[in-house]
Amino acid sequence: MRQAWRWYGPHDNVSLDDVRQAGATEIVSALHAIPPGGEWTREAVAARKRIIEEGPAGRTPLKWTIVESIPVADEVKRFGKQAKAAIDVWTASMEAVAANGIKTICYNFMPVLDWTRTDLDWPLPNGAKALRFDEARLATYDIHILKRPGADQDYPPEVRERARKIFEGLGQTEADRLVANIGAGLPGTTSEPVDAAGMREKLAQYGKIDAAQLRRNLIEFLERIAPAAESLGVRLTLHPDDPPRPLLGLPRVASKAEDYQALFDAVPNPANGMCFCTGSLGASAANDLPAIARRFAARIYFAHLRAVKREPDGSFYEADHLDGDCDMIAVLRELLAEDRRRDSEWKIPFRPDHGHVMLDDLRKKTNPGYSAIGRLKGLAELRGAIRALESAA
Ligand code: DNO
Repeated sequence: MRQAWRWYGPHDNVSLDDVRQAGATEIVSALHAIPPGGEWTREAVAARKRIIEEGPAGRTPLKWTIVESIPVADEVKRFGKQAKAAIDVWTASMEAVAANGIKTICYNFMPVLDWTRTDLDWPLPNGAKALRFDEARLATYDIHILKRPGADQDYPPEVRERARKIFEGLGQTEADRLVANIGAGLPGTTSEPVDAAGMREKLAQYGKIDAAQLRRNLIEFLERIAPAAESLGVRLTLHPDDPPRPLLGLPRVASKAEDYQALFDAVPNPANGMCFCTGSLGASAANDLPAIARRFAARIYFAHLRAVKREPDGSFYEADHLDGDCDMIAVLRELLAEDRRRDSEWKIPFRPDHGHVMLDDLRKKTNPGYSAIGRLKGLAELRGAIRALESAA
């Protein structure tokens, strides 16, 4: 398996030398300054590639091999009047990426909100900080701040009760933080930042779109982009929903094995693939991760490896990479079995996904989930596990 690292570009406070020292050799990046719906040019991609690949003489080489993400505009997810034009722009961006020799592209199809957390500095017993998704804090936002009609029916009584208590004790600063954590998006997000009013407007635009319709829209998108990807030699990797269930009444259609099966059945083109994100899929107890890895092995073109610890009400926090609720060793065994079947160009790239804020990073400002040391620790643990499994195979 190929060891990769997400790097946000020249403004990332984790440097390319940090990446080299962590031992990753491939870079996952995107032109984050271009908003969803904007077109990427060959020149802009080439400029980023030079920064990544033309390091100082004698330095360990790094290669930009994966784009995460070319954002899919909401217009496409809703399949509004401008959807076809927006897909043409997306395809042009894909062509610009492919022209620069980058052949793996990650994207998601979550309406309105990309990955979502309610707490970005959740203290762990060892003094480090983790990301957390608290169902009752989401309900606080949804029922009491957003005041979404019908929201309370989406939560069981005990979550509603906890949300009511949280709201009663919520000061303005804390309320603003919750709105920002949920609506402003996290690093690498593919959604546009929204305040509560903006969120209401966005939700209204999805009023008539249920899961079946959203799936049809995704299939229509794939039917258009997969042949183009295939002819460019590009592999597309759809990132799972995070968390893998409807949020704020919005449907989600990349949450479980059956969702992916429906997409592979509808668009069997080999360019149509999956980003196997153990953290996202692992937030649902119903997802058997080793079984999903085995079932879709041949379609897994990129892996995000991290682990969550789930709580009964749907809340979860990000645990150490090998110590969440998923059996990471069993997952690695499946991925390595697939990896052995592949020739070198298409070995599975993975990145240590997210990490705790720990040690010296506690004194720095870090991108939520993307501090250096927490990810370095995750990569080191995963690399050790992979070595051990490889030598035992
Ligand atoms: C979060 C990431 C997501 C992911 C997108 C893929 O850490 O996994 O932002 O990049 O959903 O398009």
